[in-house]
Amino acid sequence: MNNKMNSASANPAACGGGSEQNAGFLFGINDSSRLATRSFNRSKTAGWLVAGAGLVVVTPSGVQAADRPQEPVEKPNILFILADDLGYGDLGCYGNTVIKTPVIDSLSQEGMRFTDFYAGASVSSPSRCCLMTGLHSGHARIRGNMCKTGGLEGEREGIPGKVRRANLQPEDRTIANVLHEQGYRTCLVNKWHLDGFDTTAGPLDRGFDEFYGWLIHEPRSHNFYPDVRWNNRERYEIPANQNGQRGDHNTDRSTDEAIAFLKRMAGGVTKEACDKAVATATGQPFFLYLAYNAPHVPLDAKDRKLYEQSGLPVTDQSYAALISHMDGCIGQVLQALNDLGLAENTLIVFASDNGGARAAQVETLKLNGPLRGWKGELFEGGIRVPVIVCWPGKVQAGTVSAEPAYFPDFFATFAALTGASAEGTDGVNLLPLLTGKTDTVSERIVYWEQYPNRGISQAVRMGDWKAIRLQENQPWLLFNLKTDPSETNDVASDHPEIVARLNQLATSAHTESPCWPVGD
Ligand SMILES: [Ca+2]
Repeated sequence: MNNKMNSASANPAACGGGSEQNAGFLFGINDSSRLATRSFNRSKTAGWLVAGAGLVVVTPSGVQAADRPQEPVEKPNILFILADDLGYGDLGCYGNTVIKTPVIDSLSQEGMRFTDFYAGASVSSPSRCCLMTGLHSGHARIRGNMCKTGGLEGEREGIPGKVRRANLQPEDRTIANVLHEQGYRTCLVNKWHLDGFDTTAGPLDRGFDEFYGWLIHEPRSHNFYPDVRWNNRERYEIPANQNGQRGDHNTDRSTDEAIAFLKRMAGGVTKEACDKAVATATGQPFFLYLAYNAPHVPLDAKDRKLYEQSGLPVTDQSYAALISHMDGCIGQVLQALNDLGLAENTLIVFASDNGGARAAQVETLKLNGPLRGWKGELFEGGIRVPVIVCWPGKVQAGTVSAEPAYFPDFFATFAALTGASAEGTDGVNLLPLLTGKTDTVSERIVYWEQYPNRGISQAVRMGDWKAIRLQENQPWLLFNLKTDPSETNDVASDHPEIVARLNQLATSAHTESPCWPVGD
């Protein structure tokens, strides 16, 4: 703990300059939107990207010569933006008519929007584990937020020893490990959630060069106005949020930290000028994983100005405001990319880590659109999420894909992007799909499992078919998602051969986990 740091030195964003300097470039958004969305510069003719130069060929710096590819490889930067518990129906570009998300909607027009993309799991830790390790939840190290045996005991709801959590082990290979080895500067901003209660299993211990955010073992660091946070390995206190003050919202702080990183990567700020910055890299490709808290509960919005006259219940206003605030902040990050000349060579992903939460207690907004179920369930509402991928000159603007894909695919895709191997992981390389070389993914299963109070629940999708069972001793339900995306019509009895096949595939996809034993 360091109580002596002032707000400037405690906040790495101070090195990168204030984000407010970008304000005032909104278009197509009314004045009330401006309050919540802050800033986003988008030319009507050129999009948000800088027109001009094509992709830059980047030779990685900071790696040993033996690690370098023989030939220079185009290595685009990767900006991966993750929302927390954002539902399939929460964005304008996914059909929402109430919540204002002009920036993300605009992103969807600049790249490929997926209608059938899935998270790794229906809650945070296992889903992020799948994202980081490229393994599905039948192989992943972490298969639930809490584990049944093993792991480490820790606090929940103020009660020490109430729960156990597992964490990524040193032998687990993350996409950050891979990208670091490929010459990337890797940075996580905000939420990791793979450390369990092990203080030696943070992002800096699992492949990230830089980390600005919160860790599980410190409850004071979790909420939207945390008074404690990490700057790499240094735990520091946020002056503006001490003693219950609400001075520095997590969404703003995370945004500022992300922009500060981008500025350092662009060479705008040196190590000497930035007290706690680790990077001095210029021209080095980067992987920036910006994992916002929004719109996870508690629905502690910075303000509800955008929705105060909407007639929505207050809870719904707060939920919508959290999303619109994040949307505006993403606009700032994109603006920074643009201003720093990084936009042309950056692949951007926007995604959510799982479906909308019943716990949000939102009354009127349809968080998961037409989908059945919620966060924590293997019905579509728990696992199908918004995903948008943009990559100038590579991913055709304004495209929509209905191919089933899920989080483990990002590992294979990013590995392929940089010439690395994804051997031993469960995803497929989506680059041919993203770049228009094909419009299909070769037939494979997409698989999930999770652990209710006892036993195991499983779901598997192949093509248009999805089978799900809530316990291993219960019958499979079967849905045709093409004709029945809301999973209302169980057709298992009409297609016993398909059920048998999916049962076989699901059975072989599961491996035993020491922390989530089946049949205990
Ligand atoms: Ca989540």
